[in-house]
Amino acid sequence: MPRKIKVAAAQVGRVDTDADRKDTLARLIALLEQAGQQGVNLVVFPEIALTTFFPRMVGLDDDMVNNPEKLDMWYEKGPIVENPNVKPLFDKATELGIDVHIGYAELTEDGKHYNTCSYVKAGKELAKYRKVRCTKTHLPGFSEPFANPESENHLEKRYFLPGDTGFQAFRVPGPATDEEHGEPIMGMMICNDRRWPESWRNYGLQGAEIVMVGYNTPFFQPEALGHGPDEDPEVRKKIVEGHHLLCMQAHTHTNATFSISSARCGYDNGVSGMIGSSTIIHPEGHIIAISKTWDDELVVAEIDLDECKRLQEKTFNFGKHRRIEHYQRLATQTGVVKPPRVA
Ligand code: CDT
Repeated sequence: MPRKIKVAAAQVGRVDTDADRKDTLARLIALLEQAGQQGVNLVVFPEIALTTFFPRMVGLDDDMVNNPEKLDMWYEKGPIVENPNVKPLFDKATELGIDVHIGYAELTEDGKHYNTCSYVKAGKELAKYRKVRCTKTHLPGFSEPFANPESENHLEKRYFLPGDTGFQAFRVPGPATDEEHGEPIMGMMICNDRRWPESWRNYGLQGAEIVMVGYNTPFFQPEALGHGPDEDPEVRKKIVEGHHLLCMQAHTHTNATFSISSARCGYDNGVSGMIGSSTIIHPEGHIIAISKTWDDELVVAEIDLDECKRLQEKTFNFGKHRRIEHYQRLATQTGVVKPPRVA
């Protein structure tokens, strides 16, 4: 029996440092209303969707980078579903009967800062994920700004603690629930996580049927990423978009799940170019729908979760085909250890 659900990536374009939060929220609500008109059940908003992508250095003044009081304006405090900065979005979603995945900077009651996303249904938070890739080794970005103020950096290590939630899949009551499968199984990750097979396999091993990913991905960062400063930005843009699609398509397929990826994109403050290419991807690995702009845009598709089944039962039947006796290195070794040289 088909298990159909209509999903959308709500891509969000340029948001400047001085953007009025109410205006930004109104843009998100407009996307939600479009989704309502198209009968969408689930909308996925990007990573840090409510403000500019403040961890970037370019376009932020020194005070913003170094003054903790000024910095806290970017974070959401208290339970997200009651937070006045975002509650009107959840209220509208409840009115339209739409579930929402949204990324934001979180400040906990005990003063911890995380890069977080939540899954909210009818005003209730069903699940929360805090980005783990802000660790001292794998982090996207750095803790200290580069000396060159023109050099684009992402200071996630400075602004967020490594997440403490891990990759916990969860069930979502609603469409596509049936006797045989129960409620759909979903998982969340944030941006850089999508480049790591480990994040995906965590969800694959829990039988995830939809993986949601919000992202802010800059395409031209010679100093941060070590590519040539003289490289043609147009070429680099294609390479970085290619990495995004490669990672999304390959990992979606090898974990026999659908995925939805949603970009915060465009040139914040006119300087910080971040890619679009928000996608909805099939378990077979092909792109079902993709954004065409680097602006606010809703990418919609109806998907049938039953289409995960063939791969889950055959090619990627983990219980049958995984050989964990050969995978010990994956969980016991962090960095590269090369084999001894022959001579
Ligand atoms: N937001 C995020 O995780 N961005 C990273 C790039 C950071 S560049 C140092 C990404 O993987 O897209």
